[in-house]
Amino acid sequence: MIYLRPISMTDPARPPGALPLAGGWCWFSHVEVIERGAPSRLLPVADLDAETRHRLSAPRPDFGGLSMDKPRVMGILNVTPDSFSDGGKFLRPEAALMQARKMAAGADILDIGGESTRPGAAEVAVDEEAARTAPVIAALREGGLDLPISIDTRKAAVAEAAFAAGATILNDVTALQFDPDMAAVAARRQAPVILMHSVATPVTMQDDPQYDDVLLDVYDALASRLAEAEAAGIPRDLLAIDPGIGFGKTLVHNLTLLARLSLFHNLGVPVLLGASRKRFIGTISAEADAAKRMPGSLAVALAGVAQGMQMIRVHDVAETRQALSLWQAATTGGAA
Ligand code: HH2
Repeated sequence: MIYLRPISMTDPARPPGALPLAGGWCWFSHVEVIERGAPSRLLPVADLDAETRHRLSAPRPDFGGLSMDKPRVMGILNVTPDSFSDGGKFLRPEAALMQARKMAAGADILDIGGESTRPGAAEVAVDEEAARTAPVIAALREGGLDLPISIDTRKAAVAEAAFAAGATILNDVTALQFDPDMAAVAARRQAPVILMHSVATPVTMQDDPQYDDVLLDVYDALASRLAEAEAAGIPRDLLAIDPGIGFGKTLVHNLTLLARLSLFHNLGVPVLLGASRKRFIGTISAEADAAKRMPGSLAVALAGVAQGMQMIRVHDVAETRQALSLWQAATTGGAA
């Protein structure tokens, strides 16, 4: 099997025949042809068949009501006592609401979670997780917030409660694998779903994760998660994927994925990148305090956007928004 990775460019001068990357703000004139156990090579897009050219270049369907022709910012709200960077800050409903309203000024999506999935985190009971998240979502809706809200959960009952309270997107870090009822909940609601790659559970996921080839293994796993979600009755145009930075991945695994993220466009759906304040940023920058990893997080977010990532999941919404608008202005010369 060969894997085709579009080489993502943002230069204002495009060679004739260059194609838009996923209908977005990047373009490509070559793909990297990757094969297990063989050196990779470059191929001009003129040598690709029509179906492949279309899959890599066609605009993606709207996701959760948002067009995917510009990078979208997902603001993180963890209503937990123990999340790795903001744990305990927003556990009180008033604090959660205040933070949500603050982020809503710059975010395209709010992602609300009631269970930490940081490495080593223990499972939270369904009732407790639903009681942390659903009332916050309901209060935001009652207050008139009309942004898409995603519920970050692995559990069907938590998702149900969140949808009933006004959430519109499911963000499942196990790609519908943790709870056998989850796919049916999403299918019944015809809800947009983010399928994130992870291995094992947070308790064990960082115990020596192994891959033959992390990029290709994660790609294959997401391809089969997409197929299974479709088979469960969730149409492909409701699906997005996420390589799951930090979930069962070492520093080298994370960096290998980040350097070649554009491969994931080959799956034909929007791609989300969540790297904000994660441990690898602290390792590389020697910053032990997760709350001080905003600058590194911005750099990784922009590197992802330069590879056409349609959604970026971040803690620091206003800062990311500023970085994105300046990145766009500086790469397009102000044209976009
Ligand atoms: N990362 C975390 C949680 N949910 N969802 C997606 N789609 N992608 C991610 O990368 C992702 C995610 C972990 O980060 P955080 O929510 O900040 O921490 P915690 O799990 O400790 O609450």
